[in-house]
Amino acid sequence: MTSKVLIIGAGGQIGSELTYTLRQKIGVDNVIASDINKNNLELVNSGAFELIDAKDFDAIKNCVEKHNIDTVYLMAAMLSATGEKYPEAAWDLNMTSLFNVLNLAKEKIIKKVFWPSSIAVFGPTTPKTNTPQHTIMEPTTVYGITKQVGERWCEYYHKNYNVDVRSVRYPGIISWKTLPGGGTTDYAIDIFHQAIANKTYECFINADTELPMMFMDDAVRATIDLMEAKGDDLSIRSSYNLAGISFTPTEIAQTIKTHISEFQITYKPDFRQQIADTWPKSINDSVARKDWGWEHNFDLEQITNEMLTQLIKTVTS
Ligand code: AKB
Repeated sequence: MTSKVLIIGAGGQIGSELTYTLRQKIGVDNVIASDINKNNLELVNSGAFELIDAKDFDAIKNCVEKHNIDTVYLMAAMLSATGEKYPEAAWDLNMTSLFNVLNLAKEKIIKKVFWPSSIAVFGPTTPKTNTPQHTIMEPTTVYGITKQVGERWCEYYHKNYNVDVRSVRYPGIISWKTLPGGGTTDYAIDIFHQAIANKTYECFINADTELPMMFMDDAVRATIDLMEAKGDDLSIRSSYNLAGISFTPTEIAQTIKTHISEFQITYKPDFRQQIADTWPKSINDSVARKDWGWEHNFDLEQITNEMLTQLIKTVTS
């Protein structure tokens, strides 16, 4: 029987692309998109859509029952930079929404849950290079704290209530369809928009700050592959390390320059620099590779090529 899926936070950067890909894969009618607003018109007009506040347990439960949903992807979250401005709201949204979905699975109203964690679970005391799956985790942002605590709860619900919850620690995700909002790694998307529009970019992260990143196509494929993996093969029920590539603002600017020779980057680090300074430079994802065959495809040159080609198309169409 085909699975029926609900995506909460489907209007966002990752949620929207996950919705489009899953609809292609299992059919438009089998993927219900939901968000707290109808701002993403392309998404709202592309299939079934429900207005849902991820903090509202009854709203999620009613939607699950109405559409016979068995699998929920919880993509709603307040990210690192916005979370530092609204710490209590970030805690409330990120934790309440997770408990809502985990409790639906505990009550056997749904069968499977995907919940995204992040490289933000790591902190200044974590080994910075080739960061292992199991290591010191002392996050300093509210977002990172919610993700770390969330990972503990996922593992707890799996162990104690047999909840089939799966998760990856996303690095910064680079994409062109839907803008991200409120993250520290957002610079790696802004830079493409500004390179095309103005041929200059004032970067809020220092020239030599290296961070783990990944192209959206890889991130969506990782998410779906993990959800399709055999449960018995999964040794991690907190969240898997997931790696793509790592680069600095200088390196991405140089790659853009090979396409737009006039492009210039300047630097004006703000509070997001302090967040970036606590995160790893590169991630060891050998456990994901071993357990469910994860492998990334896109390198920096391919990402740059794809971003510029697609964004130029959207500007000129
Ligand atoms: C952020 O920058 O907050 C996110 C993340 C790495 O989870 N993109």
